[in-house]
Amino acid sequence: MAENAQEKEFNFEDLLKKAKGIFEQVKKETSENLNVLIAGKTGAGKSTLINAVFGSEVASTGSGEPVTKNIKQYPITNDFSIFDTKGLEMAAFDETVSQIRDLLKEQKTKPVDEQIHIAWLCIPEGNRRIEEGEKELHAIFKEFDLPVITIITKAIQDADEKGVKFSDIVKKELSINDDKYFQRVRALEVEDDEGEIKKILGIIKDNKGNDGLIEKTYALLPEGQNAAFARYQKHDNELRQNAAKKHARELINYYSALAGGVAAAPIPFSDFLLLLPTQIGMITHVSNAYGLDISADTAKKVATAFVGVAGVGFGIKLAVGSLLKIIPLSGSIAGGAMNATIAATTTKLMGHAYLSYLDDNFDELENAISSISTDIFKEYWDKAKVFFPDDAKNIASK
Ligand SMILES: Nc1nc2c(ncn2[C@@H]2O[C@H](COP(=O)(O)OP(=O)(O)OP(=O)(O)O)[C@@H](O)[C@H]2O)c(=O)[nH]1
Ligand SMILES: [Mg+2]
Repeated sequence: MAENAQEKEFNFEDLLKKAKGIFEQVKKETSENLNVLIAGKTGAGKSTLINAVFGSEVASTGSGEPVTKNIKQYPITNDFSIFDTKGLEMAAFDETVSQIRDLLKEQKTKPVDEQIHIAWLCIPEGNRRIEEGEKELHAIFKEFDLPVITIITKAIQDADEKGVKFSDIVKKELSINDDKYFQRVRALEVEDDEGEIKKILGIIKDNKGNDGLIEKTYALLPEGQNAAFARYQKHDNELRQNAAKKHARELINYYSALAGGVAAAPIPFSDFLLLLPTQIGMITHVSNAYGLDISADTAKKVATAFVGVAGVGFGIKLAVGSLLKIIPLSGSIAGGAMNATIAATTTKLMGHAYLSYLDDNFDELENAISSISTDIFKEYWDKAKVFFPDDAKNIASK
């Protein structure tokens, strides 16, 4: 066992570089880019709606990049874009419709991440009629299997003096027979002539307390994209937290399987650091699911806290200096070997310990991350073991 008695040193920079590579690869594989297309006449309230859902910073993203003459792409972050269309009016209508058709056709040949994932078709309530352009666009979205939510914007009064509802007219004209594809919204709080305040409507809930645009959009988006949407919408904190948790759980399974692959041929416990790039990739990605970018320093802190807790069970200790050093503990079983199951289980429990720490501190994540320590990690690691008793058994004897 001479080899295992030796200390091993690793350069943290190298580790981080590998971790980043793994994270980027998995991010691609789990497709978390989000592209929302918003269409409707000039003045329909598209920009106002976008601001209401995604927050005011979206408005200040400049003038966007023209994709075609009548379609502009507004990159909000590196993984979230809004495509805004112009010219659904009579004159430019044919042109815009064919540009949208060409765009969707071209996108079909691209990776999922680069495609448009959902369309919001905005029809203003004011003049109580639906135009040819709007109908044709709706048909095109259907033709390309693009989930579309038809949105009546600037909602103020659904029924006219005869009791005919504009929402019924639109649903009938577009053959929408499920409300999950339809929403009336008022994106601005307005005051009517009587001085009565009309509150924002239909973004989170409608006036009967049913799901609004945000829940419906989340439900229609594919996995991965819906996680990004939940992160970027600004209204529904509960959705943001639940979606982050759900997505993080999936990511943890994914990375645990990767870690299992690293130890497919058993590795000595003292080679524990071979797993760390995968685990740091996971920590980075889970942080990302919670809307956080973590720095190299933070990654180091979390990784160190983790090995400080889990490593002891494997008879190893981590010394942190300019280099990370694995030190076998004397009288331990550091000569043992880590197989795929132990590697996957350790990674899973690490992920869940980190996830529940973030979940408990959802309202002050930045703080929570910068103050993570071995003691805190120990507490959450122990909790994770109680929560996953079968997994805990896998590593208990180690
Ligand atoms: N009362 C009321 N006014 C709204 C609502 N949404 C938008 N508006 C107003 O309608 C006008 C046009 O809204 P925008 O959001 O700029 O419309 P747009 O569809 O982005 O227009 P273009 O960018 O020109 O295509 C603005 O004056 C908004 O303040 C709403 O829900 N209620
Ligand atoms: Mg606009």
